[in-house]
Amino acid sequence: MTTHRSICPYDCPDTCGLLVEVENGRAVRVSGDPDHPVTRGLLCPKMLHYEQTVHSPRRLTTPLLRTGGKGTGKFVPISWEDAIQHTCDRWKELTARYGGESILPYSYAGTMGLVQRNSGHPFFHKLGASRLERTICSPAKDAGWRAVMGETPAMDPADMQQSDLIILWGINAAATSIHAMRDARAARQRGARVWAIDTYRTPTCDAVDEAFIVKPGGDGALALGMMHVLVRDGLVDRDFIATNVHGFDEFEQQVLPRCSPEEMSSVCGLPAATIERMAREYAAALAPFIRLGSGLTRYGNGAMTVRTIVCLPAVSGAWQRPGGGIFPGTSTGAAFPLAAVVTREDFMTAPTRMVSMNQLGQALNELSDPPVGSLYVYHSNPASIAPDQNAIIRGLLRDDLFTVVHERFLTDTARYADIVLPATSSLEQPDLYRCYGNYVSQSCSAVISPIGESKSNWEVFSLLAEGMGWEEPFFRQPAEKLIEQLLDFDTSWRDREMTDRLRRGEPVFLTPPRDPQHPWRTPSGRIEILNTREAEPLPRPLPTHAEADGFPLRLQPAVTPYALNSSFYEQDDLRSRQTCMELMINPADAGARGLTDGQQVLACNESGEVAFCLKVTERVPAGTVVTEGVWWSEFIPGGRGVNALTSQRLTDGGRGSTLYDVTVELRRA
Ligand SMILES: Nc1nc2c(c(=O)[nH]1)N[C@H]1C(S)=C(S)[C@@H](COP(=O)(O)OP(=O)(O)OC[C@H]3O[C@@H](n4cnc5c(=O)[nH]c(N)nc54)[C@H](O)[C@@H]3O)O[C@H]1N2
Ligand SMILES: Nc1nc2c(c(=O)[nH]1)N[C@H]1C(S)=C(S)[C@@H](COP(=O)(O)OP(=O)(O)OC[C@H]3O[C@@H](n4cnc5c(=O)[nH]c(N)nc54)[C@H](O)[C@@H]3O)O[C@H]1N2
Ligand code: SF4
Ligand SMILES: [Mo]
Repeated sequence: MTTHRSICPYDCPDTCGLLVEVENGRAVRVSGDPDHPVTRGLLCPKMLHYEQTVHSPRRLTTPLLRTGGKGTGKFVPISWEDAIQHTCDRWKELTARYGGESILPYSYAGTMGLVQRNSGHPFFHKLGASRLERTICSPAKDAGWRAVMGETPAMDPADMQQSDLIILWGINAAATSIHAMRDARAARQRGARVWAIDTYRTPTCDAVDEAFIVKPGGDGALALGMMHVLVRDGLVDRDFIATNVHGFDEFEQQVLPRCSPEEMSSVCGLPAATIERMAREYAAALAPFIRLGSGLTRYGNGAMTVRTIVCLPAVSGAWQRPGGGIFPGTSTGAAFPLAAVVTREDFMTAPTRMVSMNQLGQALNELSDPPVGSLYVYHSNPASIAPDQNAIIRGLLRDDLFTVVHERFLTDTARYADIVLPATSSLEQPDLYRCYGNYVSQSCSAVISPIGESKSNWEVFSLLAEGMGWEEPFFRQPAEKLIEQLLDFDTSWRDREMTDRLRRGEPVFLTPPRDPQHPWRTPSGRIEILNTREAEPLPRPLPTHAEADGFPLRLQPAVTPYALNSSFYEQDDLRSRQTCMELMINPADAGARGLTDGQQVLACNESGEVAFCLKVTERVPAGTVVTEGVWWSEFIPGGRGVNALTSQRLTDGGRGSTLYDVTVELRRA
């Protein structure tokens, strides 16, 4: 038996270091790397048996050609040569007739490795295909942060240990960021207070000193109410503001007078007295630390919500003390020369059209000039995870759409493919990873051979380039060469010694460039509460989309600790820990509808109808219903998941998804 270092490839802020034990070519045990500075031996329940995903009997092992109707899941095995030739023949026909934009790539975050994740970009740029706007996750958070903080790099999340008040705001850290949760617990043991702010009582709420349950999309109003109190009661730091903040006077005069706790109470759902108390305790803390999640950004007002919350530490002066501030996640894009080495926009002869990944339903059904004639999906499962599932499935059923899906499993999306290609797992491919919850980076090699005939993303694009008859040596390089080139370039984020350690597969803390003399990287050099480059120059309360919708219950499509988006449903043990696709409801709302615990119900709105098993619980407040996880259709009655109820509407900034911004009504199944 041998033990190898590897890295968790999933879309999780922690990017854990793994130790993989290999016996006779099989991964037999996976554990957390005790020497990784963030992982420190701790893995989440999802990855404890990653070997069951890697060696799952459900893994796809050969290319497949559709024989039955679309969506029926009937395929026969074919060779890689035939699969590539068939695909390239169709693409040559389509590009000749309608142009490259008739082909649409769709990918997201099945693997976060820099090479495998992005390896379709150079291929589709050269093909002249439509470009995908990859904005399903949290671009509204970036937009809100940038409006106030510009390019200022995020603080070090480890600074949390120096804080005396930690606020987990819109983040279910116990499920989605277990190492941040461990850090918050450690700080709490040392005497820090910890709050959670969420729309229902998550496991994170159970692990903190106090949980505040707000109305969906109401956090901007809460932050404004708190800042009203800070100003009214003389709790702002006017010295800090005078030298570090731009536009406070306008904010104080034009916005805050209309944001009293009484006025904000009905918007955010907390009593005025609670808003007052939160403001006073926030101001009394020496170094309050806000860890900002993504849930609260997926609304029609998501960017404005973030922008408003980001003003809190500027107004209170929390930034001045170690541990004080707000941490939205790290942005490490500049640490490696991704554009020059991998994504290669220079391969495009002219900029092609952009299609939002949040509006795939519209793209497949309504786009013209040219219509989408072919969809190529890799490391994403849009038929499950993207909003407005019914519109997407309607599009995937089109007879004249040629769909190719490169996957590890026969997902909901793969079921609608004309051709399915088998994908390697992260243990079967090399890559270089960076992280969005801290500053660690690490590279790894393959630790086992590919399962069956599966191939990595990069290998498939090499074959497709050859199939298209392209001669460029670029597409013929092995993935290892690209990793080398990403490391060869020097950047200010790492020195030679760090790069050598990265080459050796060791986890390394990157160092974002900071200038203590000029901490705020904005055009004015100050924290910009007033930003006249924005359509809204000042933060103010904005409504969510759902407020104009006609159904009485706010739906929260939240996450489960036992899956990651639609990944991990292949592991029977993990799936069984979720029992069934539940819908949590407050006893008052259930009683008013004559519904009881355990009953089958249908949730409906203008987008669709979805069957759930009802869970009556005080964990959700009246007016809100919650479901956790993104189930595969084969495991749910009715075959439709929660995204049959979500909408293709976009956020106010960043063109993000508004998955949390919907309403429903319930009836008996
Ligand atoms: N176990 C597990 N881990 C995951 C994932 C998973 O599916 N499962 N997904 C991964 C991915 S892709 C991402 S982006 C991250 C996301 O991780 P987080 O940043 O934690 O984001 P979410 O889980 O989307 O939402 C966090 C919390 O916000 C709450 N919320 C929703 N609306 C509001 C609101 O208006 N106000 C407030 N205050 N709270 C609100 C939700 O109820 C939820 O508990 O997690 C990653 N990690
Ligand atoms: N209702 C609801 N919808 C959501 C969310 C939610 O919380 N609730 N979360 C949203 C968020 S934040 C995000 S980021 C998106 C995520 O959406 P996706 O990025 O589509 O995430 P997954 O559902 O994990 O699907 C990834 C797929 O990639 C495949 N895969 C893994 N590795 C590889 C590889 O190396 N190559 C190839 N070709 N395939 C591979 C996996 O088998 C899996 O089927 O979902 C969004 N949708
Ligand atoms: S999903 Fe996140 S917490 Fe779990 S092993 Fe991967 S990186 Fe670590
Ligand atoms: Mo995400």
